[in-house]
Amino acid sequence: MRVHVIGLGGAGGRIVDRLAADHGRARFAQGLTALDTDAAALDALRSLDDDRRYRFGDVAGGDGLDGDLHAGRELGGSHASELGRALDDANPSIAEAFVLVVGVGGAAGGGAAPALADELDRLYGVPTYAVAVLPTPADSDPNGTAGRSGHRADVESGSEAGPGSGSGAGPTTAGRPLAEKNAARTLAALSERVAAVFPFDNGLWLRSDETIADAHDRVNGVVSDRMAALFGAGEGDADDVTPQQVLDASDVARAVGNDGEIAALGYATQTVEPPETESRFGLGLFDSSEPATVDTSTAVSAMETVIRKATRGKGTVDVPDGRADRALLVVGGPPAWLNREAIAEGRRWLADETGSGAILSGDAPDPDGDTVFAIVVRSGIDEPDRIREIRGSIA
Ligand SMILES: Nc1nc2c(ncn2[C@@H]2O[C@H](COP(=O)(O)OP(=O)(O)OP(=O)(O)O)[C@@H](O)[C@H]2O)c(=O)[nH]1
Ligand SMILES: [Mg+2]
Repeated sequence: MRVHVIGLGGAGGRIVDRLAADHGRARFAQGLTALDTDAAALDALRSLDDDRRYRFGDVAGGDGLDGDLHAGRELGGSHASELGRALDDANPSIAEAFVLVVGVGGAAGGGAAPALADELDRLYGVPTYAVAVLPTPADSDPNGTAGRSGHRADVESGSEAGPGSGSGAGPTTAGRPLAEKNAARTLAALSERVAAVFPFDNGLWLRSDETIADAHDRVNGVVSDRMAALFGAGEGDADDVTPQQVLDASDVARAVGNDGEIAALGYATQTVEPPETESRFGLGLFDSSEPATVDTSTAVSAMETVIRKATRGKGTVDVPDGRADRALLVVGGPPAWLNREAIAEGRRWLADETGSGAILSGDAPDPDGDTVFAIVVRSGIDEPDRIREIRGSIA
């Protein structure tokens, strides 16, 4: 499906920048835009075209909002139509969905995202999804070394941004005392406005001694790859291979619903040997354009492995008991590996694993690929522990 991905605030901008670097030419990435109040943060992006970076909110003086969500909401509300117009050069009307990427512990991104979601809905009437990057408990730990000074802590603690460059260029080691409370408020506001929320729990992806400032490159690559796998699944670049089961925007919409529910994303890949083409068996009976084949049991076992890993491995957020009302399974890889029987078996296994009677599925053939992959989206899940903790911070 063709999506316009909008990164808001520091985290959102860096993740969209990573998408531009790794998947910018893929067909699903119909538009990529970064929006922030913070000029230094936008400047520090490396891959996104300059004209796809947009700074708003002059009253912030070109800086970030230091976690002041109230200020962020006000700016978002008063700039919603301006932010909507900032997409105009990228043909927003052909997007099948919008994806707002935002670190919900912050202020600029989290403040603007709900108002922009309303604006996009009003203008385009296609689903808007949110990728909500969750703060870690350490982000808002009052005893954390960096969080103590609170206001402007990021600058004082000497971030990558350097003196005088505002709150800046990269994620800082500074604490954000309000991160959890902001996250609770922004998650609530988003779920009232967007079709579905895909949380991404930073804490699951950091090693115990790491902060987001140390690991954002790696972690943002994880977020970006998962978004690309899901939204790119129905948009292969090869015109000569047709999926058995095309995945389109309405399949994703059916899987995740339209009520602002939480959806979890699992993803796994496995490298496979390029299949033998028939012609290698010699005798010149077939030329090399003859489709390659893979032994059924080999394909079944590769599919089984990636589907299990995508389902049971570390995902974007923990799913209590793995249970889901609805699930979407997408498998991809070289066509010879996308064995019908293997996919059907994978669906049955997933239905059993999630307890869901509603499994949607699709396949994403990639003739030049050397990996098979699986994506598993779960929706209608019980509340993940980390979301409950975050909500509890304002209860
Ligand atoms: N995965 C990831 N998370 C990040 C990154 N930067 C920040 N975060 C997380 O996102 C939260 C919000 O940070 P930002 O996105 O910088 O906040 P902002 O929207 O710019 O808001 P203000 O700076 O307060 O105006 C932080 O508390 C972190 O949890 C990043 O590059 N990658
Ligand atoms: Mg910022």
